[in-house]
Amino acid sequence: MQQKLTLVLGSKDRSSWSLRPWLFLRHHEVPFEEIVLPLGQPGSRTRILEYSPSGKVPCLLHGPLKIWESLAICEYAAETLALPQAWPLDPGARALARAMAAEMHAGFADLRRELPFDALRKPAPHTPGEQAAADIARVLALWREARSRHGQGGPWLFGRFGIADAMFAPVALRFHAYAVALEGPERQYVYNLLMHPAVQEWLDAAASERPQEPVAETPAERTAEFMVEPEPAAEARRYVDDPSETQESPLAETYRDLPRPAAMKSGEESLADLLAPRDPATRPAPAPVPVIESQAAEQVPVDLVKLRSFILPP
Ligand SMILES: N[C@@H](CCC(=O)N[C@@H](CS)C(=O)NCC(=O)O)C(=O)O
Repeated sequence: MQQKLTLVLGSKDRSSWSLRPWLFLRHHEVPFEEIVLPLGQPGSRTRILEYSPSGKVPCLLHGPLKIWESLAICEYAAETLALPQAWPLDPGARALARAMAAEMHAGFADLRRELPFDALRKPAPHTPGEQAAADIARVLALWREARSRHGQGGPWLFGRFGIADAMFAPVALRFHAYAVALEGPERQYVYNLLMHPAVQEWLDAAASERPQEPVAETPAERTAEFMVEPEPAAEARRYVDDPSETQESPLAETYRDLPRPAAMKSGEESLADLLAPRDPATRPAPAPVPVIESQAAEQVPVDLVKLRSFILPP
């Protein structure tokens, strides 16, 4: 018997934690239902508690299971659905990815407080206090380390999109919204996340959840500051339909002098490939929703040879 997955989320304009597992599941084309609950309103807590024992979102419902905490949800999805490369296979890279995800999960309180998540904020600079500035510098250093040491296989922190990327996606949106000065690989990384089709889908949904207020940014404006000469390939501009619109943006002017983000090395999964619409005929079938009782050990995406050599003495 298959049991559907339901992800209980907070409103998409405000709930940074909810974005993490949502993005991780969407990236892997896992079918799931959503229950979106408004945050910060009189009945919010009672409504959340109907689903989530912690009184917080996100919470994943799967048959009798209720899994709260964004990191635990991503781990559960990776293990039961055997999602590829949720963590890197190399033990050193894997440890770094886990440490980074845990640090993001538990830390950066000043950054969170000073730069609250607001998916619809029109990008505007904010001068951070000393502690928040230190948090920002730390996040950027982590990204740089992951990309430079382990990012050769693709555009994400450890090459292929994994849990570490899902965990850092909200902070990347914060950096965009508060116009944090970015350069080199970090700038490219924020751009990659911002252009991820699922992130764009999240931002569009956030905008439609707040119909009474003017939409803070058009899709073109969202990525305007990244538009430098020459323009990215057409596929990478999927959400930037009118280039003239981007040229009018003051942010585009500000960033025009910056070099174009480094192209992927040959053989790597290029951003254009990543973003190109897939032919429905060749699209892989969505991963089946698992039957918990029959979870097979070999579904877990671990390279057993490497694991054995790691655990056993030479
Ligand atoms: N560490 C938790 C944090 C969850 C959390 O703080 N969620 C916020 C929304 S982003 C929440 O549910 N707040 C309850 C409320 O505002 O009533 C996780 O990773 O899932």
